[in-house]
Amino acid sequence: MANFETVEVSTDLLIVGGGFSACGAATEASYWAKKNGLKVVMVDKAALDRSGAVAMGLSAINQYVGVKDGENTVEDYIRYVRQDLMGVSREDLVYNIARHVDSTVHLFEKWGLKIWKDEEGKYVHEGRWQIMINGESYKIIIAEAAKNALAEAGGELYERVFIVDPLMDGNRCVGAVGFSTRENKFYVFKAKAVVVGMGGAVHVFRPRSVGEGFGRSWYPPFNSGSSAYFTIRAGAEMTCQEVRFIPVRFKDAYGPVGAWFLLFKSRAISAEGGDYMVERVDELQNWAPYGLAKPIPANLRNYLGMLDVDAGLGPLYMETDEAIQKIAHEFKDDPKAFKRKMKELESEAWEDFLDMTISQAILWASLNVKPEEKHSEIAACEPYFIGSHSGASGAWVSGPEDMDTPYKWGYANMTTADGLFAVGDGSGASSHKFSSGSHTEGRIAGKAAIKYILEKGQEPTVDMARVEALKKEILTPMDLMVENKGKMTDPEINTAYIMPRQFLHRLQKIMDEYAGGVTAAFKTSKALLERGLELMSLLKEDAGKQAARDLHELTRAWENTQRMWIAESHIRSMLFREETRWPGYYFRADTPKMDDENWLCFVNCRWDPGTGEWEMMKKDIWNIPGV
Ligand code: SFD
Ligand code: AMP
Repeated sequence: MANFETVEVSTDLLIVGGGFSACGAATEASYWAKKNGLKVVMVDKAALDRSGAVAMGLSAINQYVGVKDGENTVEDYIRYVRQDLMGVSREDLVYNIARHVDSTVHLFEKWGLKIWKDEEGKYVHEGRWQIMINGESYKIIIAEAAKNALAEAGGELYERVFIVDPLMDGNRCVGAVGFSTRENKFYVFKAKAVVVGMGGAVHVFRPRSVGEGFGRSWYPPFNSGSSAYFTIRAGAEMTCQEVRFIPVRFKDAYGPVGAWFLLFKSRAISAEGGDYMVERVDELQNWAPYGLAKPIPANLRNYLGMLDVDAGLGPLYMETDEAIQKIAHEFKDDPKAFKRKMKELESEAWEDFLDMTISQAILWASLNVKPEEKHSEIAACEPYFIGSHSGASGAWVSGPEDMDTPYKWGYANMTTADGLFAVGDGSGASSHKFSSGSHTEGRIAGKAAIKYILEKGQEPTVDMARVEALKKEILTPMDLMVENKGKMTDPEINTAYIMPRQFLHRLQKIMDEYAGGVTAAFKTSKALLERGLELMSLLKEDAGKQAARDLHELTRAWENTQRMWIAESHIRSMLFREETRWPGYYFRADTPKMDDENWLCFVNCRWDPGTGEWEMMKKDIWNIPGV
């Protein structure tokens, strides 16, 4: 076996991941841990300052309810999420986040985040729930607060440690194992409770950007489904694993559209100039009641554009020039003011990208795009797993303790495995949390996990033979390389192993062609999914044959395995749900209609660590009375 030193770390609370939700958990848990003399350890695969989805920054905070200004109520937000997810949401979880999210945003501002204000000192809204920020350094600010809180409570932060598997004692989670991405070290974390906040998943499907653009995606390339893999392998129940997210973005560099649609009130059109949101309005009848209420769910907005593309009316364009001219038109009688307004709008347009998707600004520059003069191409991205945005996949977690919800078996945000909590993209059916809501959910879970430790915490019993077996399995890719590389002339072509990159291409091809990726125009069917599962079972046989030359490739290999598991749960869930509920995310061609009678429910699944079998189940949807 490769010679890796084993490092053991003992703690009360372990937080795996270092993004928005994990930083929320660390900030809040540290406060309660300090009061109670407990230790908190946080582990991130990258450097906290720039890890996760917000690495490059963001240009808006997408969840701000604005209760103090009387703008909206928490109930309004519950209705918004229900509507956007075609009726499928855990309203107790949405409620819990929505009632606390404003205070999180106020904390962000206190910590130094610049939120745009109007002349009256009120937040500038992009849309009803979205507020504009100068967010290039958003992640640094949130990470600094988490680091400070940890340090004040005597906690520890481990950066550049890639978490692979949970450590279990029966149904109780007692820690995690992983390896350093910089040194030959294998880490064993022992804990009384674990919070999982390792984000969602990208590159499960073949991306649009291939060849020289490979790796480019809307979702950050560093998130590989570690949260889902961790909770699935712990034997925890998962929900909404069929609900992927497909954003529409500026094509090829994945620049955001929210500011264009909401702030600039831009239209999207086909190559022939038709506005698909207007011309295809009749289609929305088929998806009532959701298709007929406002705002039209994100998947249906996607779907109307996709119908244009299917009809050969592509490319689609964002009418940036028209939108900018329309806003500036107000100043048409004053040439100086008009010029000033045009400059201001132009700089806001560029800043929107520079704050969060720098490559889109570079692409615009290289394509000679002047947004005030010329429209820009948009397209539906490849599918992603991001339960905190407009997707919903993730672990099935317990509801708030002070609420009379039918989904309650433990502490807030605890999965069905004892002592294992999930947050952000790691927890399911509570979409539209975004950055602020994910942080809020982390705070909720961090506090609940400390309460769990105080009331039920036990010294972790860790089976060291199991740890040794995991170490051997996790380091296998390095051993395979050393043992076999001399057998062939090309180190990348070998009958004894495959390279992580080759494995990734196989996974992506299966998902793309059989599970409704870009090539299949987001369509699939029972027959395709069943064939996809067959191919997946063969792929699974080869997962343990990935080889690694170094720590970089070892990370890539385990990222792939994690992706493969989320992929399997996705195919199984789409196969189980015999209807089409989210056209625009995926379309089951053999069951093309929404079927409320049989499928207005959650689809949950669980992998049994004892038998290795998957169980699929329906769970009822509970609407908060009166909302
Ligand atoms: O609008 C391991 N999001 C937006 N939210 C907003 O509020 N405003 C916006 O403007 C947003 N836009 C946006 C957004 C997301 C993305 C991808 C883009 C644009 C391009 C959503 C939020 O970013 C999102 O909701 C939160 O970040 C979710 O938080 P969380 O904690 O669930 O995920 P994370 O922040 O990505 O962090 C993941 C962490 O896990 C680490 N990690 N650590 C150890 N071991 C492993 N194996 C690990 N695997 C991953 C990561 O390093 C990271 O620290 S808009 O354009 O849509
Ligand atoms: P996006 O850039 O698409 O992630 O959008 C940012 C925010 O605006 C999210 O909260 C979206 O749900 C919302 N949004 C984007 N486009 C629209 C639209 N056309 N109508 C309503 N909400 C939108």
